[in-house]
Amino acid sequence: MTDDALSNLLHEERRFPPPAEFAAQANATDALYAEARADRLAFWERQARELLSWDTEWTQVLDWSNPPFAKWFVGGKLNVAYNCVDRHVEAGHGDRVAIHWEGEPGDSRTLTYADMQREVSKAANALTELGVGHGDRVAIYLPMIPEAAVAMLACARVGAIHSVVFGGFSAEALRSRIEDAEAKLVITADGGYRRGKPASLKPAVDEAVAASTSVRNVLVVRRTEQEVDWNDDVDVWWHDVVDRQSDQHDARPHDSEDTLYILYTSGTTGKPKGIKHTSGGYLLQTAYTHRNVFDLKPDTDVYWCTADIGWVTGHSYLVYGPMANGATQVMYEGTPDYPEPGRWWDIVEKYGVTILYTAPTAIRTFMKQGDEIPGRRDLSSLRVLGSVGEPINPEAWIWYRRVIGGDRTPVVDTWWQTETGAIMISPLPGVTSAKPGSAQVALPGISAEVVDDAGNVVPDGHGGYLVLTEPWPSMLRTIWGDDQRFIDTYWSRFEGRYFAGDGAKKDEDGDLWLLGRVDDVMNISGHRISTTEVESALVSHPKVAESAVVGASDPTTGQGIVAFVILRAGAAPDAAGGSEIINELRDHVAKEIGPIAKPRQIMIVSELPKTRSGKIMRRLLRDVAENRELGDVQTLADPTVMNLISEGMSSSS
Ligand code: 6R9
Repeated sequence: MTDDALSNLLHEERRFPPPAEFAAQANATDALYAEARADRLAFWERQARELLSWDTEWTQVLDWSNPPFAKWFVGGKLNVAYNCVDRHVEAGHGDRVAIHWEGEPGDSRTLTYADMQREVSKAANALTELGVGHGDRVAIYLPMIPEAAVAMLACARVGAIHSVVFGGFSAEALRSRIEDAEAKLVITADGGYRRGKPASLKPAVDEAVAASTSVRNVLVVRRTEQEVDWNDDVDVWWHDVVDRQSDQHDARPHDSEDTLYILYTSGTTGKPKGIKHTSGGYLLQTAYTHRNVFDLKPDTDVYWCTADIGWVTGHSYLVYGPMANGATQVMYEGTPDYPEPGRWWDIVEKYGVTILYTAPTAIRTFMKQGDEIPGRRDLSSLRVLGSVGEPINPEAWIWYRRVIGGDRTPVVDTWWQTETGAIMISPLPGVTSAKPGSAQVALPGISAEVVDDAGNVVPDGHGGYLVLTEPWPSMLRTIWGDDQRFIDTYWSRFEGRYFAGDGAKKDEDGDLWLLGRVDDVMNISGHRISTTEVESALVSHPKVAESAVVGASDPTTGQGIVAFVILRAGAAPDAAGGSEIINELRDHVAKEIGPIAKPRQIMIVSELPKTRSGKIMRRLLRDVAENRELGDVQTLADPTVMNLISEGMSSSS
């Protein structure tokens, strides 16, 4: 972010205190901060007793004797699926709707907590029949259908470790994740609906598992009824195997520190990191934050998180947090603008959604479409709005509150990461006087700071790097199979503190403003993609010699991917300024990583700006991509390179 944009942000003077009626009924009060400050571990212990059901109590709240490897609720035992499903049925809430599912073509399904108990039990029995048990890895590659949540909970129930791979990822991305985790089973579907058409999933799985030595079976849900290739040795239909199982299943307790899941996220190198989360602490913090940040009232609220289950937000705030709290929620399969741009607002109206949790990129898209589209629907049921995934600019925040929230609802801007597992920095809707654009304060129980290069805490009114200074229950435990990378990536930059990779500023009140990544990770519509990942995809194309990728700011998606490419000798651009090869390369990246990684723009260049040590100066390329005057070029090995690039650009545009 430029300094100008930053100072504009920090001059944001508008304040939105919680309405008195809201504050009066809110789950969270000011007292939580004081309680957590007085004794952080006792605070978490109380939360763990109140929010979860344990089979065996822990003997120690936190074991931090071998940092940065934390253990929470040591010796405690619980079953995560029991906590998310069965106990609500036992408490007399079996008839409460767990999921109002809305398919993109307009079909719908309703699952109560009693239905969920039966479905999850059947799926758990099916996993056992397929030889999947405690500690085995299961890759889940599904569209947004109820079976996705059922499959995750069934894994949790038997103690298997799920690795959900976003359905928009390519066969190659799926393959490398299956291989890294040595998954035994893949759960997928024939396809799902996207933009009015059935999109296929099974062919990508076929390709991904073809050479796999670990995968024994592929369990396939029928959703679109499109033709699929079938391998009798491996493939089994969900309706054949799951439907005939008993709906009784004994949920046995697992250790608090047993692995619940792995979720891959982009790092600064090309190889995605398998973020490992465990059971007790993770479930606790997702439940705690979901209850307090969204003020969830399970008897009356209808909650809707629009994230895909392939992202961490879908894990923590579609499956684990809401279900641990016995929430009624909406799950939607498709795109926001199908069959027309008002689809989301129809859903809010149809189900009477009271809490909506979505991303700034969606909010900015709706803002561009204007006030009339949401204005034609009744959105008066909404009472809390949440934002996640990237910094939300004050204008989008204000629009969200005014047009979607009827100028009435609190807006919570929630900062967290795949690694943190749950929300870390956010206003509390009944307590905090909100500042548009700022995530404001660490939640009770969480300790965050902003430090300078040397690791010193900066005074109010200054910026630096965001660090987390104390371990927290839902923190990642390691990177799957790579403890050293875990230490190097998060715990080595600042001694004893977790380095989040985000820039942040503290304003004069000490409130936090998150400023985006400080590393080579881009944020495209709230999705993390590393520059290296896209670069490796590009150079894997036979016509590409070298490439450099930057994230350029984009009014809608936050950042857009801009790639600079040097072609191999003999692969001269065609007469149309290289448009053919550019399309070919964009498709190639989509095939290698997934359509979300498709560069917005590709520029064919003859040189790349490099330092003498050979490091590509992305900063200069970002200047070019954002049409800015070039910054300091002194460290360039060859100062004339930038002239070549700028000239090349004006001739090709
Ligand atoms: C939950 C999620 C994490 C990165 C994170 C930061 C950015 C997320 C934000 C935010 C500013 C917020 N981010 N929420 N930046 N304000 N409210 O998005 O996880 O996909 O791992 O991304 O997203 O840069 O470091 P993940």
